[in-house]
Amino acid sequence: MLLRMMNYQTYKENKVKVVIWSKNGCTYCEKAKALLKAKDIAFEERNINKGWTKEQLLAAVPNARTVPQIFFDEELVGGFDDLTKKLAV
Ligand SMILES: N[C@@H](CCC(=O)N[C@@H](CS)C(=O)NCC(=O)O)C(=O)O
Repeated sequence: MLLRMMNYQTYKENKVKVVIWSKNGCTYCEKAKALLKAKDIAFEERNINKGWTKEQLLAAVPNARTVPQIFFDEELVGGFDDLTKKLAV
């Protein structure tokens, strides 16, 4: 529990680089971004319809079948459901 709280604080202080791969019209991407914003965690969005490509997403996450795909530094957290679990305190 203490460790989880310390990690959460670290995300908030933006010592962790959070990247969210997304696409247009993706409800779960919007939910994930809203959750990060609600928790004051800064993130970089990589939208495969805007500035980024599906090929780049698949280079980062070869098995990706859905978006969002969310990274905390080099760690692939997963999708929105996984993000919810990771941020649960
Ligand atoms: N359980 C996943 C659900 C993600 C999901 O279903 N994403 C939709 C878009 S919002 C998707 O990528 N569907 C497949 C597709 O559009 O090709 C999560 O929590 O991230």
